[in-house]
Amino acid sequence: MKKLLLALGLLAGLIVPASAHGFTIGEIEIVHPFLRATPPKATTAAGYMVIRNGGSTPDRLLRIETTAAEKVEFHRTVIEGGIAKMQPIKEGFEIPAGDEFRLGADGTHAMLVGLTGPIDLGFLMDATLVFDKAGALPMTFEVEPAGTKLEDTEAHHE
Ligand SMILES: [Cu+2]
Repeated sequence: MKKLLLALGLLAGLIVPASAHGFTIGEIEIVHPFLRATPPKATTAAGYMVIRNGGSTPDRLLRIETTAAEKVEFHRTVIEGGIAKMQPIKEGFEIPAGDEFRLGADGTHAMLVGLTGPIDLGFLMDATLVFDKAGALPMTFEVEPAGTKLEDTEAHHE
């Protein structure tokens, strides 16, 4: 129900996000993209965000580009035989029309591989999100404490 109301609100243009940290391109809106802070010498970091699509056609997040890592992969963590494994997701993530995709739900995350420097609190990481239809969106990840989950950050954005 909450999702439906959100979708209706977005379609009607009634909902203006309270977030000061958000980015838009066309009908696509990014809400509070963040990375988890990493210990010194870590070589990977995980990124999360909510992507809203106010349009009437689906879009797709194809990739994330940044100079702060050698590459950014999309992963889903699954539990197999009691062991957590990260599966690569090559096709990116669909952003449904009039709805949202939560990168961070169901074990999904963006994984920065081959960090070129530490991901510390206060660091702002420039990146570009590339969408199939909306195109390239330059944006910035904030850094949240290690272990922060997507839902932890959503309360102050609703
Ligand atoms: Cu991963």
